[in-house]
Amino acid sequence: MTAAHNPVLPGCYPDPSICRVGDDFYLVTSTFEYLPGLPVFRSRDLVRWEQVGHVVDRPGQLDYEGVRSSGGLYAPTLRHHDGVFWLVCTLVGQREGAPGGDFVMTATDPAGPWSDPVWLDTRGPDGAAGIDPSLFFDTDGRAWIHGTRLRSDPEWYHQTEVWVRELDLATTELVGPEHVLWTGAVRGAVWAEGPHLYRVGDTYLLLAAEGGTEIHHAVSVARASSVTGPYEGSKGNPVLTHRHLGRGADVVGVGHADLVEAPDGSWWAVLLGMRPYGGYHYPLGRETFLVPVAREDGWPVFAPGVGRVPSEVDVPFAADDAGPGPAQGVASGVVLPDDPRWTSVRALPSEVAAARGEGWDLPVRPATLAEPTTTAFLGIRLQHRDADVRADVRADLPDGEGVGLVVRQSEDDHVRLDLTGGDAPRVVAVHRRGGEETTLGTADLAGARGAVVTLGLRARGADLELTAAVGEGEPRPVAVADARTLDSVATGGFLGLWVGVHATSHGRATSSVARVERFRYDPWAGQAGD
Ligand code: 6LW
Repeated sequence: MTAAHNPVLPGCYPDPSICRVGDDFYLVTSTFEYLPGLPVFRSRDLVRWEQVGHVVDRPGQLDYEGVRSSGGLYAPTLRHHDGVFWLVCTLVGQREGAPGGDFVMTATDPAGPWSDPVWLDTRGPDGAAGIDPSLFFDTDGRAWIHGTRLRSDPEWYHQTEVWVRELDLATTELVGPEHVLWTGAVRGAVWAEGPHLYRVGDTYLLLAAEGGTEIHHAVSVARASSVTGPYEGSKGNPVLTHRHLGRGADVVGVGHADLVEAPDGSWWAVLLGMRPYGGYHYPLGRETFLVPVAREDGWPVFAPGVGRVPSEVDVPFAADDAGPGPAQGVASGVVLPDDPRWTSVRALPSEVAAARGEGWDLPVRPATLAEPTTTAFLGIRLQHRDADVRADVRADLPDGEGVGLVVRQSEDDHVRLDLTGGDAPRVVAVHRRGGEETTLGTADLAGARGAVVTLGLRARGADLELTAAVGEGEPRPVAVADARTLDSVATGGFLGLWVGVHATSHGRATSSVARVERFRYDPWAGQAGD
C-alpha cells in the first residue's frame, strides 16, 4: 500500500473528470484558452499520474480566435463505452459566428488522435446555453447527456438547473424530451453545476457541485430510480465541503467531483480545490485532489471518518515502491521542447514556435500579451509556491521589439520582465494590472548585445523577485512583484498562474525570430531564511 499526496495534480488542473478501463484510470481537466487543450493523464494506482496526450492537439480542431482569458474549454467529462472514449466539453466565449457551446469528441486511444468536434444543441427552451456537459451510458445501451445552465425563471440569483436528454449514439444528436433534475441541495445555492450521473445497481446517482467554484464550493448527491428522475437529495448534503473551515484552511473551495470504481470495487473521487498562501490567495489556481469514498446505505461517503480532503490518501492497491509520477510537477530542470507541459494561448506551441536544441525559435509577432489573439507566447503552469524559473534568451532583436519572461494570469493581468531589442539592451519589468501598465524596475545591460541574457523569476510564496544576468554573470535583482495581485481572487477568472516567454514587436510588421536558448523550472525545496 502507498499514499497519494494531495493535490495529485498540482497547479491549474481544475474540473477533473475520471474513468477507468481495465486496470487504467484516465483523467482530463479544463484548459481554457491554452493549447494543446484538455490534457489526458493515465494512472494504474491513482497515486502516480502520467500525461499521455491531449484531446485538442491539431491546428483547427477548435477555433480559439478572440477567446478571452478564462474563456475557452470548461469542465470536460471523459467516459469509455464499447471500446470508444467519449469526451464532452464546452467552448466558451468564441467570436461571433464561430462554433461554440457543447461538443463531443471520440477516440479509440485516449492518447489520441481525437475526432473533430460534433457540436450539440444543448440550449434550453429559451435559447440559453449552458456549461459542464457530462455523459452517462446506461446498462440498457442508452446514453444521456446532462449539463448545467442558468434557470430562465430563477428563484434566486445564479440559480442553475441540471438537465438531462438522451443522446442518439448513431447520429450524435440529442433526442426526446429534456428533464430538469436538480437545482442544488441548499436553497439559495448558486451554481449547481458539474453534474455527473452514475448507476449503482438499480439506482441512479447524481453528483453535482454547488456554491460556486470559490470558498462556498461543495459536493452534493441525489438519487433516483429512473435516470430522468425525480431525484431525492441525500440528507447528508453537502456531502463534502470545506466552506465551514473558513479562508484560513490549507485547502479551500473543494468541489466539482467525479467518481470512479477501482478494480477491487473501492470508490474514489477526484475533485478540485485550492491551496491559499500569502493570505486568501491561490496563485496556483484550482488543483486536482483525490479522496476515498465509502458507501453507506447506497450513498457515497466522501473521506469517511475524516470529512475533509486529506493531505495523504492510502491507496490499498498501489505498489509499495510507488514514487511520484512524472505529471506531479516533480520534474526539475530544463523544460525541453517535447515536454507535454508546454502550452501557448489560442494556438499550439508548434504554430507559434519551432524547437531548436534545448529551446525554441520564437518568431516575433506584432500582437502583445494584452490582445485576445495568437501571441508569441510559450509557457507552463506554475505548480509550486516556491520555484525558480529561468529563461535564457538571446539579446539580438531589433529596436522596438522585445522578448521577455512572463508570469501570466490573463490579457489584463500579468508581470513581464522584457529584454528590449536594439544596440543598448535593457530589461524592463512591467506589471499589467487590470489593463493598466506600471513599470516595476529597469536595468541597463551594457554590452549585452548578441549575448545570452538569463531572465529569472524567484517565487517564494507570494513574493516574486525578477532578476537578469548577462552570460555567466551574477543575477541582478530588477524588481519585485506580488503574486497576490495576479491570482484569480484578485483578478477574477478561473485560472492559476503560468510562467513562460513571449516576444512582440508592439504592432509593427516583423520577420524577427526571438531565440529562447533554454527554459528551466525548478521547484524549490528550500530552507528557512533563504
Ligand atoms: C466550470 C464550472 C465552474 O465549468 O467553473 O464556476 C468553470 N464554475 O463548473 C470553469 O472551471
